[in-house]
Amino acid sequence: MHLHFKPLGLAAAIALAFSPAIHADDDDSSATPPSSVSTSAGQVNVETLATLEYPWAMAYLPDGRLLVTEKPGRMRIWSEGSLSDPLQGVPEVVYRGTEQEQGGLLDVEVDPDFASNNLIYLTYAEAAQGQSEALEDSGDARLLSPDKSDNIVRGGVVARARLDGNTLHDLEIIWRQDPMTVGRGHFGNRLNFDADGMLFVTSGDRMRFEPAQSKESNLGKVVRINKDGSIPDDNPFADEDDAKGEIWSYGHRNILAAAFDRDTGNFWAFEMGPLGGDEVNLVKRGENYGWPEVSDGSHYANQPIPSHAGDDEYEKPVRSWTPVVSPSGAHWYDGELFSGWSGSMLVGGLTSKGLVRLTFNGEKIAMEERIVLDQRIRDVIQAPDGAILVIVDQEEGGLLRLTPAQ
Ligand SMILES: [Ca+2]
Repeated sequence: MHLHFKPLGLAAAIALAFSPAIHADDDDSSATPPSSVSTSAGQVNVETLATLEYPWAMAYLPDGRLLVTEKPGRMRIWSEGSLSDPLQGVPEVVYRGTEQEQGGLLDVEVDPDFASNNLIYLTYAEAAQGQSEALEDSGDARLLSPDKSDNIVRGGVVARARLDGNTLHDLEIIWRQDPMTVGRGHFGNRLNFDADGMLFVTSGDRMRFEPAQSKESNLGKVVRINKDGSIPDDNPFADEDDAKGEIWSYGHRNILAAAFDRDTGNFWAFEMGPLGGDEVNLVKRGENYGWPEVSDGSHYANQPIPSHAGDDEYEKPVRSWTPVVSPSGAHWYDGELFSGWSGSMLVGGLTSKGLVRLTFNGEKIAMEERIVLDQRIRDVIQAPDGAILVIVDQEEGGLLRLTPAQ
């Protein structure tokens, strides 16, 4: 069993009093995307390539085929103008199918050595072994459960498998969130490889607040593991008693968007705030980013949380966004197709319904541009030809291609 219901701390107790409104769920985006948008790179055409059910993530294989996950538990390949049937061998995921579901099948990433090992990595919500019939979700708002029947104890996992044709083989789970709990929110679970082939995993706080500050839990963290899930010797807490050795940084709420600046190697994480206060964080080894002790946002009934201040011990966001963006996917753009955009971070937004383009001056943000697409953008990626692809977070969600009009 993986049941660890600690007594609720003050922050959690406050949260229990609230409406079930959640950060990323303001409204659906049934509007069709614009056919063209104006940007700093000139007019940009927007074309719908395909439609998927709640697509969550994209990753390119070296041969130019695009893997796309669908949150209900499917993965497909977009190639040469058509979308494949669901791949075989995708593991069973926990997905309750409500609009507030944040689990299911989540990220996909391709091994840097895929050409020789054919390995891909997935994150998804897994049901715990040994479910308890006695356990019931309390139905409280912070767990995103509209009913009390949801008693599935689950947690996010990282698995890897060998992709052969359209089939996954030899799937093995290499990392698990701990503790697992009931509730549908805040898995995080974005994957990124750094230039040395280390795997960085974002792990949300599962809406349980306090674990983000505890090094005995891997919730509310950025995690760094080897490709087989083992713990690198040079992780900051690898030698600390009672600490999870995979922890790279802590005090995070829910990071759904993260990517490396491939010029500097800096790892940028875009963190969903509570009510306001989305954070742009430069993730540094061993640092504490403050959640839930401090935040530039407020709890969902406007109860304040102390803001990041100049003299506290926490690492401060480089920028915070209010109104929120609800950052959901990020990609480092180094193509030449969009004039002047090489060396930009592209960040998809659910609430902002578009992309944020950032450039950095080392550890500072040099420039911010908003590209409005009228759609809840779940993930963004650069195609081999330099085009930008985005996916839309809805039941019939588009795979959209952005290209300069000229
Ligand atoms: Ca913070």
